Amino acid sequence: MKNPQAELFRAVHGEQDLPGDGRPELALVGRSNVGKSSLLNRLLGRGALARVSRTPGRTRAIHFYLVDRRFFVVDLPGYGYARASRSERARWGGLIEAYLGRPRRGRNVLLLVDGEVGATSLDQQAAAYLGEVGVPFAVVATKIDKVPRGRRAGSLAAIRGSLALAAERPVHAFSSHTGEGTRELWRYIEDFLAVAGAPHAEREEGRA
Ligand SMILES: Nc1nc2c(ncn2[C@@H]2O[C@H](COP(=O)(O)OP(=O)(O)OP(=O)(O)O)[C@@H](O)[C@H]2O)c(=O)[nH]1
Ligand SMILES: [Mg+2]
Repeated sequence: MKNPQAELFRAVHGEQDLPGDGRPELALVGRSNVGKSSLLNRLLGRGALARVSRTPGRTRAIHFYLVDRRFFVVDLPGYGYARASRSERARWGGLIEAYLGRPRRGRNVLLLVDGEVGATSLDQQAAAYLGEVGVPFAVVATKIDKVPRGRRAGSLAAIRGSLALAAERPVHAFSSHTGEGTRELWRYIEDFLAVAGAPHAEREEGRA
């Protein structure tokens, strides 16, 4: 999808504000600072749609971005932000679980793991949680530009191993800085949208 139209649809601070209009949702899950907002900006070709933080832990609400009026990309607050207070962490955790725990047909998750750092124990918990609630998800190894080419396959394999992923679970390498992996990620998203029954964007017709 080239140059999709995207806009911030809603910032959700509490469960009662979660939209539920039936459009498919692609949620970005991952550690604080892993590159969720940057991925969203790169994917949607918009430099500053979602705020990228110099200090981690800045995305404190669930942000719903509406893409081509067709589906939502959902930017979730990052977990594992050490400087957040316990009550703050509990509140975000509750909100994230309220969101992910809601039964939804058209939902898919990208679990972002830092490609250079590898999977942390919180990432392992997140993968296990997604498996338990049964949400379809793919793993994205972010900041892959920081990993020398010769080590990338090893880094992806290590992430696969430490998250105990099934062989068919996709793991995509991605860099918001260079754009590597953008095309593969869009392919994954389009496949999900086709299954979720999202109508094709009218604007897409007649384009290469
Ligand atoms: N080298 C490199 N740095 C990246 C990449 N993606 C993000 N970063 C940097 O990582 C930092 C965090 O990026 P964000 O996109 O704000 O991370 P986030 O996951 O949204 O963080 P929270 O909102 O705090 O949960 C920023 O300084 C980005 O510039 C990447 O692909 N390569
Ligand atoms: Mg963010």
